[in-house]
Amino acid sequence: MFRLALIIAATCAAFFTAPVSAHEYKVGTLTIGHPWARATPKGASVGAGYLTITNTGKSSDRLLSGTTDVAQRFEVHEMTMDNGMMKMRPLPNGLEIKPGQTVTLQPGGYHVMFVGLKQPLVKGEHLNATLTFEKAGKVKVYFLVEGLGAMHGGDAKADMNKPGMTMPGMQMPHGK
Ligand SMILES: [Cu+2]
Repeated sequence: MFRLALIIAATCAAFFTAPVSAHEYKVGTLTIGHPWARATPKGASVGAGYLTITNTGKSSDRLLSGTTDVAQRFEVHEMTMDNGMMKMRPLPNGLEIKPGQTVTLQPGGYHVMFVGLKQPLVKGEHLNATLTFEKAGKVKVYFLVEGLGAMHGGDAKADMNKPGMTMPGMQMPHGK
């Protein structure tokens, strides 16, 4: 039991340490934190990307769209509940980032969608993209590709399929 606790503590410590792979970008009054994507299985036609956007300015901005080398289209999506089913749909007016706000795109919530993948997204690789904001304009970023079922960015080296990683409750410490 004591040994198990030690293993869990060590695992959690790894998550709380600032990841070496964290990267961020600034454009206008926006800071874009650690864009990452999930690896895709062979033959998948879509992939999803996640990031944080912080607005330190005095007026709202919007993530409208973008482009990427690896897919035909780049869409900004939200998740909604529909008859108890989680569904996603493109945001027709983009994603608003209010002054002083940080919007987190993450699994189960807002995300960007790479539609019409030209190649699988492979863990550990980067994909180049350009984000388009209503006011701040365009910014080039790269998305770091994490594991297939990764729930958050910053630990491409951690294997989410390890038995220890799927224990009930293990997700909890990672929330805000
Ligand atoms: Cu989507």
